[in-house]
Amino acid sequence: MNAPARALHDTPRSDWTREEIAALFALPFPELVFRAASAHRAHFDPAQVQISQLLSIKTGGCPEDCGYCSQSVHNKTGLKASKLMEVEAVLADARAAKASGVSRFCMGAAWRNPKDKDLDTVCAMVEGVKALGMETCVTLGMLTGDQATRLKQAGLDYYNHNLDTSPEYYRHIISTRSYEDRLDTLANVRGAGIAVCCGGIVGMGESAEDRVGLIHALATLPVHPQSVPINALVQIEGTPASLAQPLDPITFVRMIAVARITMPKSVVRLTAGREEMSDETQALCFLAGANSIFTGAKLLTTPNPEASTDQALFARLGLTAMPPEIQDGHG
Ligand code: SAM
Ligand code: DTB
Ligand code: SF4
Repeated sequence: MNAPARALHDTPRSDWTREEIAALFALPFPELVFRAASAHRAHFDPAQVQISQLLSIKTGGCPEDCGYCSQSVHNKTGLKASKLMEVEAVLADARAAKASGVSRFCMGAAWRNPKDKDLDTVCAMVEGVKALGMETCVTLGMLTGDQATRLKQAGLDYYNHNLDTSPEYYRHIISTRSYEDRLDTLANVRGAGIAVCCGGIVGMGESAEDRVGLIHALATLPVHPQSVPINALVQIEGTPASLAQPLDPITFVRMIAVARITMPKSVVRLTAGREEMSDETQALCFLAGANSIFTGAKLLTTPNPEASTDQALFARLGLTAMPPEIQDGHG
């Protein structure tokens, strides 16, 4: 067996220590990026990037107090709340996404957890999007095991639920739920056989040790998340997290590289914050192993680069869309 073929059959390590992860962050930048790029090539074609599109199906009015979020009722951000969208309106958006070459459609709701009646509607959305021939992803807050099973039966492929930061820093960012609550939902999602999309945010005033702690929490889950979104904080006026000093882009690239090395078979998504990022920083992220983005001019409530801007960037970098059948390196 050649090296890449052998690597495909290896189970990635889940026994990373914080010391090992801190040592990766401390590597000279060229060495870190080289190691990340090597890990990337062992499992993926580095010229291919998975492309997802987001839609906020229920915006604002969220009872949780996440210190970074425009949608929390605890933050005075001026965002107008709206009710859960109609199924047909969601499917119209999904059809347009499909026509523009998107392979995964992600639907986000500003809930602490879904009510069973609302879950019926979300299941109908999942069934409809699936019927269009796209992969499906939702992010709805905390889930019970039964709710996860219902989503799986509706055809859900991925559930996004982020750990956001280190266990120690979490209570400085969110007080209305615990890290354990997050881990419980992730276990319910895994238990239902749904692929896990789980990552976090950097640039919220966390320490270097907190960034180590976030990667450690992700890379020591019982199974690595199949998708790992790394968000650069989008600073939103009226949120406590927006008062933090903006993060050095090189630190952001290091975060991507360490995620790639520690979770080599996962798709690592260069997620929020691209609107403020230079082409060069994004290119470094792709070099360091990022292989997924959100396309379209809006994330949930904040701007994202226009599709035409991303097309120009992909052309400059020689990147192409990853076909759906190889969208995780788990072999
Ligand atoms: N309410 C659900 C939840 O919290 O799980 C789903 C939606 S929530 C907006 C999804 C994720 O978006 C959060 O976990 C967070 O990581 C990310 N996010 C929210 N606001 C952000 C911001 N201003 N900058 C970067 N990422 C953000
Ligand atoms: C994730 O990790 N990032 C996405 C998605 N999962 C749901 C959301 C980013 C939101 C950025 C802020 C906003 O648009 O409100
Ligand atoms: Fe609500 Fe999710 Fe925003 Fe937190 S991140 S306030 S749970 S929508």
